[in-house]
Amino acid sequence: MEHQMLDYYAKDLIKKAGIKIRHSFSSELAIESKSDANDLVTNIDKEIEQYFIHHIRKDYPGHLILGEEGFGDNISALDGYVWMLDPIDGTMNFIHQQRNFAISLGIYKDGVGVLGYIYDVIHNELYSAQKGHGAYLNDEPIPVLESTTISEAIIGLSPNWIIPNRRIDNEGLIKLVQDVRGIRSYGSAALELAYVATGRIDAYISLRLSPWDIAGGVVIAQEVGAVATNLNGQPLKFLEQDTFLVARKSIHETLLSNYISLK
Ligand code: 2AM
Ligand code: CA
Ligand code: CA
Ligand code: CA
Repeated sequence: MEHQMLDYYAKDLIKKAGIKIRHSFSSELAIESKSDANDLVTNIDKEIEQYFIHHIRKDYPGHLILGEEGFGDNISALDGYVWMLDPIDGTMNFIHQQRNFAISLGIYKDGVGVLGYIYDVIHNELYSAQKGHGAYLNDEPIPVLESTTISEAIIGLSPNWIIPNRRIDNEGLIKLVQDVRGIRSYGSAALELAYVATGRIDAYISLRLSPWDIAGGVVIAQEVGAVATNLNGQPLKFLEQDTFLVARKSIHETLLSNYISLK
C-alpha cells in the first residue's frame, strides 16, 4: 500500500493528540469568539493544531498544511501533499459537553484524498481509510453501505438551515423533514460523516463547510460507497467553503433533485 508509512505516522500523531485533549479536561479552558458570539475557539483547538503542524513540518517538510485555526500554510492550489486538519471539530460540543467532537484529518495528494481520519476522542474510536483499501473503525473493516429509501432514511441536518435563510429554499427542507424517518443534528460535521460511513445516519446536509471539516470524512465515506458533492451536485474542491451533501448512493440524487433548491 503506497501510503502505509504515512498512515502509521498519521494515526500515531492523532492518538497522541487525543491524549492531549483528554488531559486538557483537568485544566480550565480559555474560550474566545471568532466570527460571532457562538463561533467559539479554545486554547486547546490552537494547541492541538500547533502540535500537528510542529511534527508534520519536522517529519514531512515538503508537505503543506491547511488548518482551521490558521497556523498552517496559505493554500491556493492542491499540488503535492496537503494535510487538511480540523484539530477539534465540534468545538461548541467540546466546551459544553466534553463529547460529540472529533479530530478530523484528510491527506490529499495532487487534490485526491488518499488518507482520511476522524477520531472520536472520548470513545477512542478512530475511523480511517486509505483510498482504494476500504474504511476501518479502529481495526474492524466498515462494511460497504447498502441501499435505502427516503422514507426509511435518517438525515443529519441542522435546524439552522430549516429556518428561512438566504441560501436555500427552506420549503424543500421542510418537505424533507416530513418525508424521512428522522432528522438528527450532532454538531460535528466530521462525526456526521463518520455516522454516514457506518450507516447510523443515511445522509448529512450542510449549507456551509470548510475543507478541514470534510476532508478526512469524505475519503472514509467514499470507501464504503457513499457519494459526496456540494448541493449543486458538483465535485468538491477542498479549497474554500462550500455547501455539502454526503449520502448513501441510492438516495443522493433524489435528495438533490426533490428536496434541495439553492437560491
Ligand atoms: P467547528 O466546531 O470546527 O467550528 C457545526 O454544526 C459544524 O459546523 C461543526 O463541524 C463546526 O465545526 C462547523 N462550523 C461551525 N461554525 C462554522 C462556521 N462559522 N463556518 C464554517 N463551519 C462552521
Ligand atoms: Ca470553528
Ligand atoms: Ca470544523
Ligand atoms: Ca474546529
